[in-house]
Amino acid sequence: MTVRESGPPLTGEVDVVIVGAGFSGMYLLYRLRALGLRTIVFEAASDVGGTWYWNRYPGARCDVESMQYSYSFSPELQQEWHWQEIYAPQPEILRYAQHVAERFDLRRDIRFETRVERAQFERARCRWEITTDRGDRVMARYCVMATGCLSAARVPNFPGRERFRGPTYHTGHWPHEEVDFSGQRVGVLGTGSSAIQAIPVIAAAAAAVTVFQRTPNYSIPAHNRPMPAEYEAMWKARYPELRARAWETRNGIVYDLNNQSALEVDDETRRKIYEERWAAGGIPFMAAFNDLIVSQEANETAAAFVREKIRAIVHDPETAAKLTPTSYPIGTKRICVDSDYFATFNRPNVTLVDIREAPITAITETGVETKDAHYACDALVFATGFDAMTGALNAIAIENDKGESLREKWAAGPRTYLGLMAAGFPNLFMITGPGSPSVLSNMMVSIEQHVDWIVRCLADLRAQGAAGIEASAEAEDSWVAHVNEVAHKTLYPAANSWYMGANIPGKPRVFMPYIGGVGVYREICEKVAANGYEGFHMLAPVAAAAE
Ligand code: FAD
Ligand code: N01
Repeated sequence: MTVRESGPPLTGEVDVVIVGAGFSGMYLLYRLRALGLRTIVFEAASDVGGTWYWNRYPGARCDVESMQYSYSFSPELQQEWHWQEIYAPQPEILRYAQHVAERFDLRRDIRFETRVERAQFERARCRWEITTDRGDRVMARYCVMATGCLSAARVPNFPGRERFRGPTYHTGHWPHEEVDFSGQRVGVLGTGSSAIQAIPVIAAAAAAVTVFQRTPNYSIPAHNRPMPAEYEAMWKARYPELRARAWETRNGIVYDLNNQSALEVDDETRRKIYEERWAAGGIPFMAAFNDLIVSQEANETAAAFVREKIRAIVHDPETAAKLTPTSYPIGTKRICVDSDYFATFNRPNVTLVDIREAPITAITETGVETKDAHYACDALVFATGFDAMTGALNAIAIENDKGESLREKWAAGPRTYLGLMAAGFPNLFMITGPGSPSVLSNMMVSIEQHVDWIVRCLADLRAQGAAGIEASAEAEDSWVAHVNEVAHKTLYPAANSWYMGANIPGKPRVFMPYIGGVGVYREICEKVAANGYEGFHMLAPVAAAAE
């Protein structure tokens, strides 16, 4: 762990400030150094890793295969690093992030334990002034928000929350010390991806677990296993070709998409295909057919198959019925990937409470009270998710020279051009921002693509002698319209998901990521750059701008 040394706050000027030292900020720092730009990174945590620094809950792991959920920029790194499991657990991914930081000597330009509070643009000098909770005040030509899509953890405002006498945890803010649940009665609130990974592990240790579920989730078994040597060798031998293939896919993952409609095959064939996908496990289940996310009828065949599996796994029919999702199409909330999640409800020490039937009325000193009963708990685990995609950005007071804030601009939902920049906020970039494929993809692929695009853009601006770049309002309008139009051709808007902002009361209901696909999106970005940054304005050199 790296502790920020005490000393005077930073002042002065750099070329670029990066906010966040997860996989986005780390790679960007590496690339900007190579470009010769003076760069500083501010990071709230005490070390690198972002998501994998914060989410240390039991069972946390990746659901994109490790051979693919890794950087591709360094051939040596990808050859030398050995992933131990098909799906890497959190400690291994964090070790990987730390290895990358050491290998490329990144930490010397990162100020840890430092939260950026404000970023203000000064047009006359064409600079961002960035201020932190440690009193730093740094000027930078460019500011890049590498703040993460799932980094603003959120605990809903359950009445009486502060009264609970035992320890409480959020999956996204898990302590560094091991949490020992043995002999404890643990209440878990939420049944999203984090809960689905954590519950089986907590249940194996605790005396009793009570799971408070609002919406049941579709989950596919991971069938995680130690990395087979021949599989690793195959990937390493074919990395250049397979990485390039991932860039062209819909979601940045190389797997076999069956290019048939679920409705064009007979029942027996369809079942066989679903059985094979279920046996193989993981996200590729959703690629069993090519229309699962656009046709309700096709989608229903996959949903029905998973429901049947849940009923077959869970012994108690009443519990099985509660665990069975029916209110939204499969895949329109992030599909979950689990290790023994449904079977965990066969354990005698696990109880499922349906809080749609009997809502939580209060958290008490000793547990959770619903309309019907009081559940005594010694510890509470909030697996209640994040203020996704906009939460970390809106937590910073980002203001332009007219005194307008990004928060106000986004009051009715985020607006960006390509998910990279927002009109009215020059020289401010976002990595995997709303309006880009981001959370609908293997994030490593999307992170590298955004970083590479931004680095190329900064190099081009320097070559042209421009002081900066700004998205035009027209380009932003048409991109926002396109993002919406594509989303509404799919079933995604049918679910109350965090993609839609539906998990936060009062958050605008807008489908935030771009669903056009990683490959299509990459092509659009390439074309925009090749056409002289179509849809962007270049800023005049500073002396002229200051006049
Ligand atoms: P983050 O890793 O979120 O890093 C952002 C950093 O910015 C954080 O360290 C944060 O502390 C810092 N920060 C934010 N605001 C400030 C501020 N104001 N000042 C200073 N620092 C700030 N994606 C996949 O593709 N596959 C997966 O299997 C997968 N699994 C996931 C599992 C979990 C539990 C979660 C929560 C997410 C998962 N994701 C997965 C998404 C994951 O977030 C990305 O894959 C990736 O790690 C994001 O990297 P990042 O650097 O963009 O953001
Ligand atoms: O969060 P979530 P998460 N009262 O928002 C419930 C990635 N990830 O941390 O569905 C009662 O999905 C909420 O209920 P409902 C992945 O992208 C990946 O689990 O809103 N309940 C839900 O059950 C994922 O999608 C992995 O009705 C409330 C839960 O809390 C994203 O991170 C692992 C409530 C929140 O689920 C977020 O996942 C972990 C309230 N007021 C995370 N508010 C992998 O497997 C919320 N809930 C790779």
